[in-house]
Amino acid sequence: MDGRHSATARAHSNIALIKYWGKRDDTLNIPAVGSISITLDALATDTHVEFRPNLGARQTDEFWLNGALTQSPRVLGLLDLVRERAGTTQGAVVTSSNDFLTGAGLASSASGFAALALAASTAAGLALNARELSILARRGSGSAARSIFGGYVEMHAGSRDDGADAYAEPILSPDHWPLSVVVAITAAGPKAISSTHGMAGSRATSPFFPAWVDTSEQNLAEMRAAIAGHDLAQLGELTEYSCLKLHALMLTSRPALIYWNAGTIAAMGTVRELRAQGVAVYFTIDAGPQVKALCAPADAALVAHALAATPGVLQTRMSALGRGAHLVAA
Ligand code: 2P0
Repeated sequence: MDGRHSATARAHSNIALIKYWGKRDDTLNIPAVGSISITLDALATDTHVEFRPNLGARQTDEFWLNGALTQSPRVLGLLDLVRERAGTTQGAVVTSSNDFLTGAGLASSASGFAALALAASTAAGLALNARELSILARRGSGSAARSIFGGYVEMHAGSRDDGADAYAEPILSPDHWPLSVVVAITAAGPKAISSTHGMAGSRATSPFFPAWVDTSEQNLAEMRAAIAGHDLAQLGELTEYSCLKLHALMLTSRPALIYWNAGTIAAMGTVRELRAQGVAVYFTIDAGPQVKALCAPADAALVAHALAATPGVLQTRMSALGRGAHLVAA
């Protein structure tokens, strides 16, 4: 690689309808279970990567996140993978910004590592296909493999030891079945326990972990059918089921992982109350206290209004389904 090379990529966050939690290989970051997600339009990361000639790797890498110089072994690890593949030792400057809360259960690592995988590989002169990008993004964060794609996406756990079959792929374009997500933010601070640590603990200690793995394929198959049939009631029921199953796994880990607060529970109540009134709306919650409500676009304003009026909800964000990772002009 000669001279100066740079690229800027944008990727959007995603939320899982059928959740990922637990790995079968920590080094290669291979998930123990597959997952199905939707990519969100409203939550984006922009990442610029510039490789610098005449500067050695690692000691001169810089990672700027939301304006602050940040230490991130994971970012350096991903840059190392790209350098190895491109046959370069150049250091890199990475400048990344999120347009939403970082590290608060809004999947900033998903959009972040998807954008980094595309920007860094492009800047290094590699032309990876979407599957290769998904595998590269996975090395940074499991959920990032899904954010390479837009709309409805499935991540495969695969069965190979080298992780070559652990990648995501799109299953339905957002244009074919628009959906809205209303995010109810119930706490602004960063989460106490990272997903990586939390899921390692669940695998090691929860008696439910084997059942979680054993029942995952069935849930994935049911969700694939719900998406193929554009069946919101079925998608919603399965989404809440997978969410609560995940949190049962978290609650039975030692130490227990309790990501909810009072606002989280109140927001779940609001969603169930709306449903009792005939509105097709369903919740999901990740490794944080925010509640994401899924509904038809025509109901999104009503859902946002009800969640905004819920005690403990600080603010709401509305999102449509979004596209996959793509390059943007610097
Ligand atoms: C998911 N989460 O499927 C699940 C549900 C959080 C709860 O994927 O260790 O940040 O980087 O692979 O991707 C969060 O896990 O974990 C996550 P690593 P990641 O969206």
